[in-house]
Amino acid sequence: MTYTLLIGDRSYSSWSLRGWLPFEVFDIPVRVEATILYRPAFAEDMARFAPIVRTVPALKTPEGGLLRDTVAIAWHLAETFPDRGLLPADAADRAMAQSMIAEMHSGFTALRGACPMNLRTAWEGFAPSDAVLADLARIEALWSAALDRSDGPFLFGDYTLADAFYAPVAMRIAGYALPVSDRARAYVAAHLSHGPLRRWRAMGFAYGPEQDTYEMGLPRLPFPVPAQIPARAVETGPSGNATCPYSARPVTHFAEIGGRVFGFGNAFCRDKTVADPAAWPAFLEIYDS
Ligand SMILES: N[C@@H](CCC(=O)N[C@@H](CS)C(=O)NCC(=O)O)C(=O)O
Repeated sequence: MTYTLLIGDRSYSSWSLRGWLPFEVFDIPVRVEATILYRPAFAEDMARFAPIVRTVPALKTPEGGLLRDTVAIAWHLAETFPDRGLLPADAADRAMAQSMIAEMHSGFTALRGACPMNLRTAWEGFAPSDAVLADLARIEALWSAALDRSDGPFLFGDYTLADAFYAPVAMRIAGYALPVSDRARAYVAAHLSHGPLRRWRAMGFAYGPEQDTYEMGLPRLPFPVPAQIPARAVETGPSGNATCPYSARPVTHFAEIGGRVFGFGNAFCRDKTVADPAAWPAFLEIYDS
């Protein structure tokens, strides 16, 4: 038995991202079930997962427990895996991290409302309101208080649950080009190049539609991610590899990546790789060999 996590659209569901990151970063096995926001099936999928669930993410524990809020998930994982560094080891840092998580969970409504997380595109010319600027100032103050103590690259040096909670904020700063200090920008850049975040973002392109709700009516810009290896799906092989780098199954789907053709065991594995080839260690192993 392992954990089962129900998530919404990876491109848009900031709370799902917060729920999933700890599993990927701290190497905790989890089976992920994905549903799609704003569809009639969304409510049905949640009810099928557990009748009491009303939002994503939700988590079933191996012991039959159900956690249906990101803070509950975070505290459960920190308690269950005390030796993996989910929270800072230093007691004062830990108190700061817990307070920052709680403040993220209950606050920053202006920023969250005006700048919904959208990992598919960045926007040009977004004009933040005074309320959004006030949220940003408070976020900068919190980040600085932590970075003063740790000197980065993450809030408490190594990645902790506090970073998982602020990852979607970092993506909003990146996607809406929000005005922040150089130090905050460096912290945002640490998230943009963080392998788990890159993999989540890439999977967002491989499953689920573009959601009209998130259209800002502004010119679009490429999301400001690290340099990409050129990649595109192609109809046919042959590929240099006979088996999928992820599942070891025979290849059925193909992509041209960095000028060579590679094969994958299904469309999802091909598309998540095409979206950001360098994010996937298992793919890089065959790419570099
Ligand atoms: N407090 C919840 C919030 C979760 C939440 O609002 N999730 C959004 C998706 S990002 C959702 O499920 N919205 C659907 C709805 O409210 O009907 C948590 O921290 O887990």
